[in-house]
This record gives sequence, structure tokens and C-alpha cells, in this order.
Amino acid sequence: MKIDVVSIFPEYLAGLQLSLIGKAVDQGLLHMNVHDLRDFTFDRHNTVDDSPYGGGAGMVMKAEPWALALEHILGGESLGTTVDEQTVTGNSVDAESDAAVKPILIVPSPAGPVFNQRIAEELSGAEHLIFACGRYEGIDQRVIDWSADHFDLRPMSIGDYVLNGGEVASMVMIEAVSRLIPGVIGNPESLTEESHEDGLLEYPIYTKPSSWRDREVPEILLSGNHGAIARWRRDRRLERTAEVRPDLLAELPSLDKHDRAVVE
Ligand code: 6GU
Repeated sequence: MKIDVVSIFPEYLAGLQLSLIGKAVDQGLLHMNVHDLRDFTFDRHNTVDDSPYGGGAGMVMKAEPWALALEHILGGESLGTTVDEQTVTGNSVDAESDAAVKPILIVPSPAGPVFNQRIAEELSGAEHLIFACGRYEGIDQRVIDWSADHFDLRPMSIGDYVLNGGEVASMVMIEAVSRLIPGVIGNPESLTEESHEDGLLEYPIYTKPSSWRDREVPEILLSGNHGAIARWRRDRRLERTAEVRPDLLAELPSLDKHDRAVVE
């Protein structure tokens, strides 16, 4: 997968070179490029913002630097990307077709639909993601509208609160997406029993010692009875989800009799 990020604070994204994502880049599983929006300005002060038409507080990011930055990224697009190379974008186009697929342009914004694990899974199948990190009050709407002709445009929020810019939100989404790319996480089994993977929160976990400051590990986990352990873990997931995220339970496909007895 190729990921491009455009920001006026490219140093923000340096953290992505650490840990698992940095390793995925080193291994060639992920190609990441961070671009400085100011490199696409030509005045003495590298101006990227101006006051809003119609008045109001704050500043608006100018359209032209964004268009030039995005065109620069498109210029590096390999020709002949085919639909069947981009597997999970939801496009139902004939797999034989070699019509080029538009790169996905994610515009972090508290005004977008809320990012979640389903969207992370969908995006993890894409060939090329671009994150346009806005600052100030946002980006001139005309370059957003223009971009829809060239990109699969995805405004995206990471939750119902306000950040100062799209950088941290982009890092959140990049981490959630890239860890789902095959090979990025060493043991793929660790992806299967996580919170949000199947709509339930995860079960509590323990390691040695079995007794710590008079607190014992639940006895069943020491029993070696794998069936009973699996049932216990599912019960704890159901309990925890019912307690802290009843909204998630409501979205699950119907529970069986045992599951229902646990959450009621
Ligand atoms: Cl994606 N951007 C900003 N600036 N604030 C946010 C957000 C994104 N998601 C929640 N709040």
C-alpha cells in the first residue's frame, strides 16, 4: 500500500517511523510519503491561508497549494492500476476491466462520518491512500469539490470532539489501517480476538504471577479446559460490552440463548 500525507507540519508524522509501522515501511509492505504543503507555495512567506469570504473568525486554507500538492502526488501515480488490484474498495466493476481506480483521498474533519474498525478494514485493501491534513478553520471548499473528480473523496472524523488539525487524526487512521495489512502484524491471530473486531470488547487478560498482591488470576484460566476458557472469555466480553458500550450490543446480529442470559 502507498500512503501520502500532506501537512504544514510534516514533523508531526515522524512518529509513524517508529514501531510496527516503521518496520512495515522498512520491509516494503508500506510506502509512506509525507509532503509539506508549503513546498507548493511560491510567495516569499509561503502563504497557505487567508481570511474567510463572508467574514468570521479564523483563517481558511487556500485552494491552489492543495491542488498543486495533490496533482504532484497524482503525477507519481503508476499508470494502469487495475480494479482487481484494489480489492476492498467496494467498487463493483468488472474485474477484467483495466479502468484506473482513483486513489482514496481522506480529508480529516470533525464534519465527516466517524471512522471505525469496519472502515479501517475496507481501507486496508486499498492500493493508495492520501491524507490531506487541514489546519485553521479548514480548506477552501472549491479544492475539495475539485478533488472529487480525481480521487475517491472520503471526509472522515475520528470522533465527536475537536482537534486543532488533521495530523493526529491521520496518524490514528494510518495506524488502524496499516496494522490490518497482511504481514504488518507478526502473528495474525492477534487480530482476531480484539475489541471491535467482531463488535464485542475484548476479555480481561492476565500473565504471571498467578497471585499478585493478594489478587488471583481467575481459576478457570489455569484449568487447561480450553472449551470452558473460551466460554468464560466470551461471557466476559459480553458483560463488559453490555456494561460500557450497550450501543455496540444493539448492533450485533441476534445473540443465542446463553449470550442473552449473560447480558441481561
Ligand atoms: Cl478528523 N479533524 C479535526 N480537526 N478534528 C477532529 C477530527 C478530525 N475528528 C474529530 N475531531
